[in-house]
Amino acid sequence: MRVLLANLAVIFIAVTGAGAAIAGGLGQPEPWQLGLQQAASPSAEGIASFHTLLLWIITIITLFVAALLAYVVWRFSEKKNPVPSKTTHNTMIEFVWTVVPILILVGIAIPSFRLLYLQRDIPEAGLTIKATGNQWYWSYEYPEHKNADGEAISFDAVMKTDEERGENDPRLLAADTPVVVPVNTVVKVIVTASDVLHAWTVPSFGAKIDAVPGRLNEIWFKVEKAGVYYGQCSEICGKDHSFMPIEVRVVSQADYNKWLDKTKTAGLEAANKNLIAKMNAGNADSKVAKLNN
Ligand SMILES: [Cu+2]
Repeated sequence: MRVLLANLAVIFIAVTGAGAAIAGGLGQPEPWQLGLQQAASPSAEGIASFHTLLLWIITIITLFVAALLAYVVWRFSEKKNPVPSKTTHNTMIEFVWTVVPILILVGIAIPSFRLLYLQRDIPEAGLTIKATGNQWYWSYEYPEHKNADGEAISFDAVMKTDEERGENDPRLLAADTPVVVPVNTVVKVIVTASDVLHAWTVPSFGAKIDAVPGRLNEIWFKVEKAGVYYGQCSEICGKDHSFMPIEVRVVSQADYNKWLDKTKTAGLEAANKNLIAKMNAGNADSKVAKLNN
């Protein structure tokens, strides 16, 4: 009973925590966060509302079963019920406890499959990026965009150490080279790995997909709010698994075009420096939100 009460308390806190008050930040976690990170894409919004729906269903079922249990303990105690009944079957109640759970599961399956199709059915992409997981960093390629040498823009993204971090860089999440994408554009990410399994994950995008050596997986997102979004490798891949973050800078189409031009004329490093300085100064169309750490 005590365990049950403790579980109920946890569920209650989780349900209330799903509200905005204790939800995580946009694009990164927050201290004392209980809910999911804020959703910034249709897929993440779908995940958040499905999660809330399931939490309500679980809570109602748990409360109902706990109440039944409490009633049975009270009503059929030895003192109250000295002569036990010899009933073994009750067709009506057996019908109900079979059909009602089936209906609940079907009710869960419908939004679940709708969400799966939303994620798996990739719309026509405005930008395609290839992400490759390596022990222990990500490398990226923009196959549609060439640099000054006529090669596709490509780079490695390595975690920034504490010494390298700037004041806007969250610990263990900031990368030395960000992925830059335009806002309100369908971005398709082709994900693979060069050595072992990794997983490319950005919680606020609702994006998580395995990076498998020798195989191309794909995922899409369309971010509705400009800003900086962080994620991490989510498939244990060796000793530095925790240290291969994902940093995505979502900027206006104009800022993105400028960044793209600058990668061709001045190189990627200069283009990033320019973009990040602009975002940190807050005069890009997509300024950096105030960070907690
Ligand atoms: Cu990993």
